[in-house]
Amino acid sequence: MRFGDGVVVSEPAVSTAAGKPTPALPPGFTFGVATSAHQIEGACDERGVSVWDTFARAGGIADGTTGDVACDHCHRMAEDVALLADLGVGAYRFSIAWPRVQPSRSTLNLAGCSFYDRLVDELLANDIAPLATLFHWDLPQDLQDAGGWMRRETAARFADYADAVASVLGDRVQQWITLNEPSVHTELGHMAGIHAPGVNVLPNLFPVVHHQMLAHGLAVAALRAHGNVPISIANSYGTPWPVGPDLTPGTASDADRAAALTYDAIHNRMYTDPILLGRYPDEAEYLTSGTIGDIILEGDMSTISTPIDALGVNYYNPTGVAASETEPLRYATPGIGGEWPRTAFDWPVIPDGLREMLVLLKDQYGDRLPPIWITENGCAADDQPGEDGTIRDDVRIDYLDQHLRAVAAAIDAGVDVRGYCVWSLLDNWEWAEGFSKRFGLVQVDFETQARVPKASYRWYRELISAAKRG
Ligand code: IFM
Repeated sequence: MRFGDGVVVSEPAVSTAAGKPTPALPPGFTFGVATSAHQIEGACDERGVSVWDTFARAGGIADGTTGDVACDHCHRMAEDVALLADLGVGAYRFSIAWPRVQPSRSTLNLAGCSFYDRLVDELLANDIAPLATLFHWDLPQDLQDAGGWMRRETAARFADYADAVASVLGDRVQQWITLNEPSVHTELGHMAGIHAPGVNVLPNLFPVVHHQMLAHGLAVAALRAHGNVPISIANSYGTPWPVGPDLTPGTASDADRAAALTYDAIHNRMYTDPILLGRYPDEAEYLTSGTIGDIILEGDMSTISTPIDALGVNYYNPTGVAASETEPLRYATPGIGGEWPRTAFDWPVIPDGLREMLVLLKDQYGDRLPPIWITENGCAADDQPGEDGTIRDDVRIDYLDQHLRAVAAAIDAGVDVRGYCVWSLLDNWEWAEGFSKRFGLVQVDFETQARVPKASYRWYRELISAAKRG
């Protein structure tokens, strides 16, 4: 098999999961992969400037790189869709770069729209369902300059953008995902300052939360005006694990257990309760110097809680939570100790945390919980080429295999999970880490842009094919 600039890959590759039975997922379950625009597209001079361009150019990235070229996907889209087709996925979750569609307030970039138009057609021609995320953190810089998510007007602008995208793609996209991980965008971008836009607005964080939620709700209405395409949001869910002095649940105190509930409210429920229950958790008051009632205007909660068709769950690992009297949010996240395998990000590999999180969501929301899609799950690994040139990423295969088993266990426990997207198709530009962390089923040589499918790609392809055979 040949992809990219002259790389020939021998098959099949050995994997530690080879020979294990396929995780028992129900007939009709969809296997997919996910990417995001800023992390793969490149072609930065063919779009407007986003907050991530500004943040990277100001030196905010560990390896000093930018997302200017990334995987050059905009110029290699057909090759990348060929990889998807060969993989056999039923769905591809990608994101649309807002500054590529609307480089400035009054303009619609027809070339940018045409790129997504061609991508969607290419996917459909290969029987791959296009799942389009509208916002994966790359806010147009002019909107940031006007106040970004601190400003209510940004939510209205997002609805305009959603309307523009739906007018081009609404007849073919098969699921809309309004926002990706608003919690992470809030916490890392507007509090820790390690993601774009790189600010700390504490103690007044609540406008950032609420205006993203309002943007979601306004976008649902804008998208529905173009037809009955299922709509969801992809939230980051960290299973709340109280941890004590040795960073394990075994030494957690009552205070640590209470802190874990606070974390669950602030990181998980803050972006789920308003949509599914029509109210914020009480802990929302921790995020404002005034009261949240000053920021929520009449009608906002009913806009935000317009029913959606699916809930996207992005899961990587549980979050260890300890009590803290000094942290602004009243809890600390010191990590999880113990003998867990670790990814190249040093994240503990705890597949059962995914089952636990899915069951927790079912317990919390009951009949209000729509069907779930795992919109992201994957691992960064230090992939090494074997002597025959194949990339033996057995660590990734084990990670994915075990997490798919956790999904199957959650379904057995009564949670309605419809699909699973591996993060990610390609090694890509991993935000503040630049090119140093590789999540792909396909290795990318960032010098030549050659794509080399890894052992995990072949393992996933075999799993999908076995599922199709029944
Ligand atoms: O790469 C990111 C993605 O953009 C959002 N979810 C987590 C991934 C891994 O860090």
